[in-house]
Amino acid sequence: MPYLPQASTVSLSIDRYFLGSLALCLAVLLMVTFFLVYFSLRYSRKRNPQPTDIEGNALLEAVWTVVPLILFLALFYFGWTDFRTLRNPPPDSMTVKVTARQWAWSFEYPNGKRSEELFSALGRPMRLELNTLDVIHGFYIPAFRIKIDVVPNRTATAWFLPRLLGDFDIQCSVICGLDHSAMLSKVRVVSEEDFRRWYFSDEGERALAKASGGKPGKAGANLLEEHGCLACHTLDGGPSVGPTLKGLFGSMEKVEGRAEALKADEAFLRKEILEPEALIIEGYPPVMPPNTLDKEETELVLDYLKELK
Ligand code: HEC
Ligand SMILES: [Cu+2]
Repeated sequence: MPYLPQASTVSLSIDRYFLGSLALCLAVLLMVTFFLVYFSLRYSRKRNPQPTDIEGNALLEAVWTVVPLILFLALFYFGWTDFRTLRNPPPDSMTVKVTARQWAWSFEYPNGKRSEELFSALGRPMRLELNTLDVIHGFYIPAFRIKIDVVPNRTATAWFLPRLLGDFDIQCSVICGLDHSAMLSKVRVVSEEDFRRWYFSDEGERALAKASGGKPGKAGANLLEEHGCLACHTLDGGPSVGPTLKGLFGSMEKVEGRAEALKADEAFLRKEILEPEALIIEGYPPVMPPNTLDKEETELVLDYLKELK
């Protein structure tokens, strides 16, 4: 991770706060350790054979009450002002809906465009509305110093204003199951012009479909990408959490609890997608999440799977 104190508008003040409190802790540690050692030597039996009874000292007590009080109030003040900034997105922010699921992030823009990576225009504030479809996840952009828990049945919000062009990691900060560590994405900060081009065209979607091995413009492949299926399934025969979807249609599948193999026809695939818990393919963990495709989308995905030889 490169050290980028200027990647977002809040990263510098968060780093200052962090380093400030770290320095404070270090100073206290050194002071306590010094007195610990000093008093052990100074008042050891050898140097101080007759135990001394040391009475109170009003000045000392006032100092060690007032100085920490001032330090804590200062910490509170800076913490509070940073927190207020983090809680209050600028009114001209673009709102993007973020969906977390095991184990992928997806993003939906105001015009309905969806993506697996967060595209963002340099110098433009972006507000995030975050939800999860399953367990608790943590949305974390280390370079932007933005981190927020995404809890089921609640909408979390966050915002950022990128100040550097480039790609920055998005991670999940909460252990959320088997492939938690692979729950990665990127913020792609591009110029405003590039962002507009991406936002108002379907180029982005075609690039995604191509990356996932589908035919450009193929709705089914895009849906698999958008609904996070590709976090667990490959389209090229490669291994993953779940079986590859390549060449699946028409093959014979061993299902847990059934003696003979079942043919993966349309009805079989439909059932697997709509009720993943009803059919468990042998040799795989029963981790496929509940369906998020609507009726029409399910048909498009089935059409696509039938052609994916
Ligand atoms: C969290 C990982 C995960 C995600 C996300 C996921 N699946 Fe699965 N899927 C699995 C696993 C594991 C299996 C095998 C075990 C089982 O049958 O439940 C499977 C099985 C399947 C099968 C049957 C495969 C076969 O060999 O017969 C199909 C079809 C399928 N998934 C489609 C989808 C679609 C479509 C989506 C997106 C809407 C999706 N999956 C999302 C993990 C996942
Ligand atoms: Cu997660």
